[in-house]
Amino acid sequence: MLDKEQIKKLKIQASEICEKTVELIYNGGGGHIGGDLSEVDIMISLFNYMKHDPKNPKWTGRDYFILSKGHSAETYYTLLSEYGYIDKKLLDKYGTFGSILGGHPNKKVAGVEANTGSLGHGLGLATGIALALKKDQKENRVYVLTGDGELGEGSNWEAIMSAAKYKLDNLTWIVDRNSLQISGKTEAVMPLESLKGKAEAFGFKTVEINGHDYEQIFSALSIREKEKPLCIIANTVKGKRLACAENRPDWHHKTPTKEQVEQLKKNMAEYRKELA
Ligand SMILES: Cc1ncc(C[n+]2csc(CCOP(=O)(O)OP(=O)(O)O)c2C)c(N)n1
Repeated sequence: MLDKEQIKKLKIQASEICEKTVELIYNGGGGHIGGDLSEVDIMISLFNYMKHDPKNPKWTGRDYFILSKGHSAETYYTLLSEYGYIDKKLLDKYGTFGSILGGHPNKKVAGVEANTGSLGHGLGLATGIALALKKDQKENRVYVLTGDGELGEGSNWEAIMSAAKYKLDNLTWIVDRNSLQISGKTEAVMPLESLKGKAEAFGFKTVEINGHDYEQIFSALSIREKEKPLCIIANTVKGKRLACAENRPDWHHKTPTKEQVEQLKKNMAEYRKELA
């Protein structure tokens, strides 16, 4: 589905978004860096795949996206600014008093469909939007990205049951399955396995993929099964590309040092050179 050039472009874009996200967190004095970096490839794929128009964020033909793991807002802000939804200068104010770019996304930010950050609400919101679109016989799709630790919130499972009941085949739920949460491994805090088995049992067409592999992500996004919502379990690495943070629960929320930022920039520049 994707050719070599498209994959190369996505890889370059990911390395740049990763760099800019880490710089944003450094300049702003903190952020949920681990979950920001695990979602980069998924988010980039969505921004490339979904129907949307940065010049007209409320375009009625758009697909809807909800970042249910709202704490991972910095990657989202970086992408929104790269795509022209928000002025790049806004990023300089991230995390400062009075800025609309807070630690969690809100609807004052162009392109953001819902205020999120209190975990366990995005799936319910997405299910409601998908149901309304179905009733109006609209073709728009709804995408929602949850964390895996987030699935400990019971409200998710109510939404999941409803999505199946109402046969919401216009809904795609993606799980950023980095297997870590705030206090350690998901399987130690509140086991989810078999997550695929659970999602299937709850009535979702379910696939499990490598959440850093564009071919797998795009092919999963294109799956359509009549009258079934879609669940994509995207296995990822928390802190991806920032070597000191990869797979480290203590990097759930952290500010990198200047040296760590510089090292990342060097690594990403080398990576892009290798790709060229
Ligand atoms: C209702 C609620 N409880 C607690 C928190 C605090 N909190 C922020 S992130 C987080 C862990 C989320 O883990 P996961 O969903 O796996 O996200 P990721 O690892 O991708 O960052 C928690 C408990 C919150 N934001 N909302």
